[in-house]
Amino acid sequence: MTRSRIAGLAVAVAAAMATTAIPAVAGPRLDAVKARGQIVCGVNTGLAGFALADSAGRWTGIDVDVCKALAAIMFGDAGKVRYVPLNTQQRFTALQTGEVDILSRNTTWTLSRDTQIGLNFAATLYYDGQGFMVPKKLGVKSARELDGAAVCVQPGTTTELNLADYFRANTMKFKPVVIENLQEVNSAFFAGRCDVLTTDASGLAAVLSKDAPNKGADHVILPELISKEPLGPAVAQGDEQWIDIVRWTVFALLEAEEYGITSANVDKLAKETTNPNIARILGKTPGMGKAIGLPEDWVVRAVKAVGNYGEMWERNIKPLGLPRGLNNLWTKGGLMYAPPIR
Ligand SMILES: N[C@@H](CCC(=O)N[C@@H](CS)C(=O)NCC(=O)O)C(=O)O
Repeated sequence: MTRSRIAGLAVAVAAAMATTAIPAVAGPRLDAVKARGQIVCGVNTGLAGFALADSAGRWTGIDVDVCKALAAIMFGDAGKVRYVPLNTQQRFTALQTGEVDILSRNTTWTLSRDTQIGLNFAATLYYDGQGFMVPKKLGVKSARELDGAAVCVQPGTTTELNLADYFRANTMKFKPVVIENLQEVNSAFFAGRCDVLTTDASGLAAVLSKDAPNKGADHVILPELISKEPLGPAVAQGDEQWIDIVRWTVFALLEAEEYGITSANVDKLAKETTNPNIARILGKTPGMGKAIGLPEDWVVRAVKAVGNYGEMWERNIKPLGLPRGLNNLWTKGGLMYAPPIR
C-alpha cells in the first residue's frame, strides 16, 4: 500500500470513529435516581456476606457493596442508598413495578428470568452452586444417600427447581418442606422438621456461620454442588444506559483488582500512574466517564467506597470460610473476567 493510501485510510477510519461515537443519552432511570438524590436498592432480608443489617440499620455485604459503589459514583457518597429488603417471592415484582432501581440480591441469572419477566441481568457478581446441609448425626456423606429425605426449601427460587431435577435425575424421592420466610425455613431445619436444608452454597455457609446451634459443629455441608448459580444484579428492561452503568460498575471493580488498584492506592494512582490502562480506568486519561454518562473519576469513587472486587470478597465472603474458587480473577484460575475499559 502506498504512503498516500495509508494516510487516506487513516483519515477514513478517524472519520468513521468520529461519526459513530454517539454520546450517552441520559436514561430515565439515571435521571430519576439523580433527582431523588438516592438509589433504591432491593436486597436480601438478611444473608451474611451478601446483605445484612446490623442493630443500627447499617447494611453490609457484597450485594450491598454494589449499591454503595453506585451511590458513590453518582453522589460521591456511598451512604446515599435506601435498602429495600425483599424475600424470594417479592424480589422480581419490586423491580417490575419500579419500586427499586436495582435488585442486588443473590439472584441467579437464568434464561427465563432474563427474558420473560421484564428484567435484565447486568453481570455475574458471584459464581455459586446449590448444595445440601444435613445434621451430622444422620451420618450422610453424599447427596446420593438422600433418597426419601424431607428437604426444607424456599419457594420461588431456582433452588426449588434444581432440587426436583436432581432427585428425578437420580431416581430418588424426597418430601419438600416449602417455607417462604428465610428465618422460618432455617429454624424449621434446625428444629428437625426436615432432614436437609438446600440453597446456594454461599447461603448454606452463611446459615452455618450465623444461625446454626453449637457454632455449626452439629451440621455438615455435603460435597455435591448440583447446579450453576451465577448470582448478579438485575435491573428493569428498557433502559440501556442504566444497565450499562450497573454492568460497568461491576466490571470496573474487577478491572481494579486486575490492575492492582485498591482503596488504599486509588487516589495516588489516579494522579501519578503512567500505565495507559490504569490512566483510562481512573479517568486520568478522560473519555470513559463521558462515554457512559458519568463523572470521569467514576471508578475512583467506586473503589474508594468499597475497594476492588478482591477487597469486597475479603471483607464479606472470606469470613464465611468460603474459598475464592470460581470467583477468582481469570488470571488466577477463576472465571472473573471483565471486558476492557477503553
Ligand atoms: N439464587 C437462588 C436462590 C436465592 C435465594 O433467594 N435464596 C434464599 C436462601 S439463602 C434467600 O436468599 N432467602 C432470603 C429471603 O427470602 O429473604 C435464586 O435466585 O432463586
